Amino acid sequence: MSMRIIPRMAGRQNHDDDRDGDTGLAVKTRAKTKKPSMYKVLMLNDDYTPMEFVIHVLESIFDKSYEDATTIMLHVHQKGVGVCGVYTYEIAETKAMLVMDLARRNQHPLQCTIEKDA
Ligand code: TYC
Repeated sequence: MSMRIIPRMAGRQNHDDDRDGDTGLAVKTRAKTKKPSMYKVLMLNDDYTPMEFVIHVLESIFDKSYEDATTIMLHVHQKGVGVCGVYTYEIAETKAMLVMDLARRNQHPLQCTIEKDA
């Protein structure tokens, strides 16, 4: 059926935006939304950064409990790399930057990077 100008559609460029083929039935669809890509913040092991400093970083920047922070720190210490958390791009980037900045200001070589989550 062709589009007719009817009051319901007036002032909205006559788009049949309820996608019902202008039958007048209400079958409105939702605008498409996409989930944002997620990014892991990875911490790398080194031989010099004190364990307590890494725990402090995990507590203060990644909101971990002392217990969880200790588990993550020991994982990185033993395996070489570990996940501090998974966030949207800007948050992951900011947290990685905060870690590097805090480490640098305390003269520790601690390294942190982000990686796109699978
Ligand atoms: N390997 C360090 C030490 O023995 C501790 C450490 C853990 C450093 C995790 C960095 O990301 C790190 N003092």
